[in-house]
Amino acid sequence: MNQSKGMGNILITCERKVENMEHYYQPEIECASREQILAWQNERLVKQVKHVYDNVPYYRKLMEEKGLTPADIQSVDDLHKLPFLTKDDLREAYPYGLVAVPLTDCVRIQSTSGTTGRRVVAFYTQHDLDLWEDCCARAIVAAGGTKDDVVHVSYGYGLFTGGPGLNGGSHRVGSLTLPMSSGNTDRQIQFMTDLGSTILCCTPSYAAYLAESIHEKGLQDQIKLKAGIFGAEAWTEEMRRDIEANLGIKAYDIYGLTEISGPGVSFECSAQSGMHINEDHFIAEIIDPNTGEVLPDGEKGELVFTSITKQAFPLLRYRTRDICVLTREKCPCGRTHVKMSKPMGRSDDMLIVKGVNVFPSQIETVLMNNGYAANYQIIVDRVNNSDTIEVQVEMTPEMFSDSLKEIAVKEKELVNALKAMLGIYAKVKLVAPKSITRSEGKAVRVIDKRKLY
Ligand code: DLL
Repeated sequence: MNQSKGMGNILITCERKVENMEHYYQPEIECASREQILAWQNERLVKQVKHVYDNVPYYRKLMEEKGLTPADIQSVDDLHKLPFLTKDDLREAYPYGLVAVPLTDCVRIQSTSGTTGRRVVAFYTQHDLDLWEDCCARAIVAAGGTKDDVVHVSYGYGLFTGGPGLNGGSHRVGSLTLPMSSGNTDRQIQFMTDLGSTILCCTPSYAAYLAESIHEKGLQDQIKLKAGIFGAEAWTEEMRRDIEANLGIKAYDIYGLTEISGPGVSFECSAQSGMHINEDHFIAEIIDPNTGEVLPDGEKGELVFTSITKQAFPLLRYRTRDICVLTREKCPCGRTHVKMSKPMGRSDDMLIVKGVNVFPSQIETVLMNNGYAANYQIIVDRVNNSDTIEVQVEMTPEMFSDSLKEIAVKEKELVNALKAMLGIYAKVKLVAPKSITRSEGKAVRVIDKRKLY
């Protein structure tokens, strides 16, 4: 196992003696003392700012506009002086404007799904791929993965980072890797049973769909899964409980974004209470999304990342739009890296309905607490100059009824529960089981028709 890549000659210390059952891919990094982590960050930040200033004219101009030179950044304490980067910068600099090394040194491109506007393309040197795969390997080992596991990767392969990231991480751990990619659910289940997959990596919505299909086929007893590593989209604790119960596994969250490398920017440990950010590679800040002011730990705001080890596409103070909270309380797993909460939504995904902020995750929580599965869609519209919101949700087969009266009672119950959570009226329409299209990748939960006018 590779345990000290890229550490230079910096002294590595372990804060806790590792005597528990927790396993680590790079224990001396994952459990390093706070002083050690800060020392890595200070040294790497200073180098990275110089690298970007010298090699990325687009970013040098942004710094110059603020009257900054690399000499102004001596440590993490100076980070707040640097300008933010946003997705608009990435679009403006597309495709090569933020690449910091000669293209001949780049070996890979990955890209976002880019539903609106230009896609984001990210570049990697071999060094960048190595570090990214280390991050994914940390996530797999934290979920209990070893070289004895069969890691079933059902994230999409190709431009999307999910498949390649977890695939690389699984190789590093030495697990037997099944590069399934997404789709063809029957084949997924066949391989899972025939080859004895033990760790499933896919979006949580696809995990829920796979669980549903496995139960329909009556194959629960032939599934050997013990853990799942699910991310790339928002999912609630209620959905975690459902997936864990239906697949008989422990479900771990994993977070990341193409701009910063892909999956593995942060990952969950056995405590399942937030994701450790790989702080030896990424410095995290939380800011007020409206003012840009840096907020203290524990306050909710927009997550901002500075990548301090990437060579090809190093983004400084990149605004993710993801809303979450950072905590530095001691984690029982022994890891010392800061934890981020599950993203509570994206500042640009937040719906404003009748002037009220609504996050789709709030709706999911209500549905699941009332016995529904996560098969739903939220339709927002504007009728006679007034916003409307409708939640279409599938009845489970057990609650399915053709009595209109019974359905109306259930709908009313949900309307009341949603009103209590959101503070506004949302129409509820119960639909037949299996009538909402299942997702094989990131689920599309919200249709905002107001954007079409
Ligand atoms: O979704 C990378 C990824 C692949 C992460 C596989 C985890 C597993 P993008 O397509 O660039 O990259 O989308 C990034 O997805 O800014 C979040 O809004 C959202 N996201 C990613 N992971 C989570 C998660 C990949 N665990 C965007 N929970 C991010 C909630 C997530 N949202």
